[in-house]
Amino acid sequence: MTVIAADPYPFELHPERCALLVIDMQRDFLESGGFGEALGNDVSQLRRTIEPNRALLAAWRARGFHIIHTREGHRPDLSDLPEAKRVRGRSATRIGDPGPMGRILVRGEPGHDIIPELYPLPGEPVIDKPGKGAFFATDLHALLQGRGVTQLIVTGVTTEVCVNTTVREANDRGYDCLVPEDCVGSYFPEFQTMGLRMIAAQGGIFGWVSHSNRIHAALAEAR
Ligand code: TIU
Repeated sequence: MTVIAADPYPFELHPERCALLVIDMQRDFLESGGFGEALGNDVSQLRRTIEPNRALLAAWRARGFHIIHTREGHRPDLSDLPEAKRVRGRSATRIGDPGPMGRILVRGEPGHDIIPELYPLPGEPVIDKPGKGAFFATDLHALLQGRGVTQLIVTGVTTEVCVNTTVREANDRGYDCLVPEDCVGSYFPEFQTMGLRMIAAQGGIFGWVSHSNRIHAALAEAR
């Protein structure tokens, strides 16, 4: 066990039962021409998260700890896309429509895949999820239980949507969650701030907030 400085109080890391869960670092959210831009967002806001995620993945890989990636997206026939999600935003370009990186948020299309900088290694599970939360309609919980995981370090995009939803789902299922602020990103600076404050407020109502520097420091001390 090693301790990571965090808000609202230190996080006791048990590395052998802590998975790094990287949420939706997909081209559709981080590159132009995808879903994020179709919703009217400036995708460059998210790109500062790439380097800290790369470094954290490298640290986790070097030590052989659990790593899991997720991708938000749908079957090519869109049979798992509820109308209530498809029509959101009243956007001219919607999920399933063609775009510069293929059909938007559709599995198997270039835009749906994880950005090359953070591409999963063979053996690292990739969870394809139809919703915002990574536990909804996926086998993530079973997979984590099978590996004896009780703690999650949750990174990725976006802070107030898929990261926040996943942290809430995870805490309800019994996982302790730590969110490193530099490894999560929002298209909206104010939602980045508030999305993190919502997690750590009220004594850490859903989890802990920290910084990847503090995680690297704790790992270095543990050696
Ligand atoms: N739009 C937005 O902020 N996010 C999403 O639609 N999905 C994720 O957060 N991955």
